[in-house]
Amino acid sequence: MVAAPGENLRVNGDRLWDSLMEMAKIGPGIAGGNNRQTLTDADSEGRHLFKRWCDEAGLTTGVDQMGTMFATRPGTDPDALPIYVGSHLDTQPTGGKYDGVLGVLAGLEVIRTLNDLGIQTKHPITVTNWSNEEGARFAPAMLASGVFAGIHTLDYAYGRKDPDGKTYGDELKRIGWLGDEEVGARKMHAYFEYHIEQGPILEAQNRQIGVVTHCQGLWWLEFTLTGREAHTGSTPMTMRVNAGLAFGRILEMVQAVAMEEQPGAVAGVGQAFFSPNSRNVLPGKVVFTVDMRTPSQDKLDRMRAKIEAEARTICEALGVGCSVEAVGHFDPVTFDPTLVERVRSAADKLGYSHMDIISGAGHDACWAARLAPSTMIFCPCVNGVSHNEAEEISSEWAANGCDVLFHAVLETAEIVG
Ligand code: HGY
Ligand code: MN
Ligand code: MN
Repeated sequence: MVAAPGENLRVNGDRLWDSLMEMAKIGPGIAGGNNRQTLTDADSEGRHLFKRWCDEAGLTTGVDQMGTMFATRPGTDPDALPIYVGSHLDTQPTGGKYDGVLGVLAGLEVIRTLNDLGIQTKHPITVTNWSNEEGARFAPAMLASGVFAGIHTLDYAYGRKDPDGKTYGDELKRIGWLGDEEVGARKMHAYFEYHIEQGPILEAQNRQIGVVTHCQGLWWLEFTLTGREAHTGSTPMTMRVNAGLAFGRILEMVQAVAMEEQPGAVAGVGQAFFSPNSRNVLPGKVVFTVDMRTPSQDKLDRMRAKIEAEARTICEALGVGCSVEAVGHFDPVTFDPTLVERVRSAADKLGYSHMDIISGAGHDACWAARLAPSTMIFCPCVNGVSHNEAEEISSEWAANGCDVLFHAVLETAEIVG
């Protein structure tokens, strides 16, 4: 069968993999992954490497007031809005080498391949590194893309504090990546994000590409439980105001609520702080965040209401104070059907096996979808492991998804010559 025009175009998978391994050397973890948390010196070093590569590829880089980086390859039509291709270079404290990084460097690989082939496009193409996608150091997740989409104000974002009490605004200035562009002033024609699945489905189904149709919605509820500090040895059980016990009962309840909402709902706690956190002092305060997610709007609203109400009941029964703050939220997202079909047909054209999939993790694409037609592409990851230094993909998987990204972006940016 004669190949359609451009059908056999492929990116340079070895160059993509080499760039991933080069970036992985910055902010190394202790078990083979990465600890390149947002607005740390390691994050800054990774940004400088990305900027150098963008300069070498002939891109023009702008930085906005949240530190997000936009590297643009010009199109032939000065009035055509850019196609944005992005993700994030920041990682979890015990993160992998690919979460976010794959999408940014695959965007750069698309540019490098266009340069190799001397292809011009009508629309400019802008590779994007969103600041603070992870929300690990400064909650919420997707903070910079949230400001870009008008979800959060710049002041709110600048005031977000890390566990050491440092603010986003101060840290952004300290690392020297406070840009001058107004956040959100840029307009998009379309947005693509290529990402590892971060779950087990594609590998289990033996599919090379995930055609992402939706992203599940999320609530992050931060609870502050107030008990009474007391001696763990000399305080009778009947005299305790035990915030630690309340935390344990709430944890069990959260698990039960999520199990009642099966299939397709998750909830749990990844972070908790006990104060004074001394082994022989009953905690005066326990602060923790419940992370709940589901593709169903009804289930999301129901879980949030039930978990908050039942937590208050648990605390009341123990005489423990309970305050709740929503520190992260987005409703379930439906990606643009036209772009989703473009991804699917690119996978078909390239001969890659694929399946439709809903994203379990949140992504900057969830906010970009508020501004312009957006969609995502997934590649499998080994044993579905992510947010873990053992996160692993194959160079072949990485390249396959980048090929699909290349063709979907090219079709959207319109080849001119
Ligand atoms: O939490 C998330 O889904 C993303 O990794 N920030
Ligand atoms: Mn990510
Ligand atoms: Mn992540």
